[in-house]
Amino acid sequence: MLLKKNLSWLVVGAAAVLCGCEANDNSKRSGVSVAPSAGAIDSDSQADGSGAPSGVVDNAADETKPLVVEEPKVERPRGMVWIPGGTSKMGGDGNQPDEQPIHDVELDGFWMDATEVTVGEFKRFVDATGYKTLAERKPKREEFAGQVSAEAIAAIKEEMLVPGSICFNPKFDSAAFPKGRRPTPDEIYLVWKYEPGANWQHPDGPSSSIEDRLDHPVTHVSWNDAVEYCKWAGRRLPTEAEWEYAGRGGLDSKIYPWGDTREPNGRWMANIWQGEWPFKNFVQDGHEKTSPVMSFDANGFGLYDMSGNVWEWCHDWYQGEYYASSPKRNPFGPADSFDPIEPTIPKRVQRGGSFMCNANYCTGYRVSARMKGDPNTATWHCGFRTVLTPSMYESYKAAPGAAAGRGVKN
Ligand SMILES: [Ca+2]
Ligand SMILES: [Ca+2]
Repeated sequence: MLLKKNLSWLVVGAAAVLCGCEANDNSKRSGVSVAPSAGAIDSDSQADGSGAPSGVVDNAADETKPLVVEEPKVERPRGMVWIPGGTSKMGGDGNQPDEQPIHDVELDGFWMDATEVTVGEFKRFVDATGYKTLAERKPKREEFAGQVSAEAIAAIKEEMLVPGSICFNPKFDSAAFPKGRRPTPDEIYLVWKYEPGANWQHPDGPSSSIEDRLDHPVTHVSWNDAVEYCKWAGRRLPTEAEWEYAGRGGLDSKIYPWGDTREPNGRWMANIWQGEWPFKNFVQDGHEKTSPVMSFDANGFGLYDMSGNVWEWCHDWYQGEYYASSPKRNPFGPADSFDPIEPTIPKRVQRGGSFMCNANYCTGYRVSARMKGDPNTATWHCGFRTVLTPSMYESYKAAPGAAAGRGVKN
């Protein structure tokens, strides 16, 4: 989804309140510059300044070396499956320009979480560290400095500066939302709302809880929150290429992780949205919102929910044209971000689609589908999973959260 960071969302909301304007009036966003903090840029990268995530070596120097295919003979990290290295087509041949050109990638093998990181796993991280996510922190006026004008900062009403996150707005103005054509980015904002008190412990807002959702994917985590979890667990976010390669489950050039038919024999294979989004969800797959991980079959690599349930943050910055210049061996994304739809907002890649994805709008559940989000935005339909390369294994064993990960059979 095309969502701005929480802070600029508040500015837009504040402007709407003050002016009596619709929050999707683009003119109210003029002057909003949202350059990420230095921490947001580098917190997931190696210390060598290459921009490569941990465990990804310089791909140009590595091209002559044989790929790592076999799983090292070590104790397998809890909750993870081995993704054997190999060569695969990346991208799609549909009508999405950012999935083209289809190109070959060569990836060394790695371990990947069999499931999205669950609420229960994230709770162990928080219990051990006391970490507070973006959505749980009160936005401070000074955090807007350099991102919006001083006038806009002064215009933010104090009551807007409350912790919260972005949820679906079931009471959106359906008459204002287009039918029969793709909505504009501004129209998309009609169906979302900044919900005070929403966070990973209260996914639908302050009155909701995680009591019966410990085996659901964690949500309302920003990219930076996900990276902090990874550090604790001794792992990292997957690169976009690792994610797509793993998502294909060993199949070649298929639309979905299981093949080319979305509902083989009429069976729903993933937790997505049935019906015309955002008006009506027929819930034919049995899940209106998130589902317990492993509710649907694993793909050929033993990975669950690589299509649907929640979007998953990846390491890479998003650039729509990156595939035209992507290196072949272990690509890890461009040096910076550019989203032509919202060019002033740096975005990180999200993959796999969510329970909100549908046939009439985003089809994000296709394995080649690319999405992007501001690293300082949290939403109710985006989470993450982690990876680990053999070169990270020793540091992983020493990490405080190394035992994190559900006990899946693998
Ligand atoms: Ca569903
Ligand atoms: Ca997913």
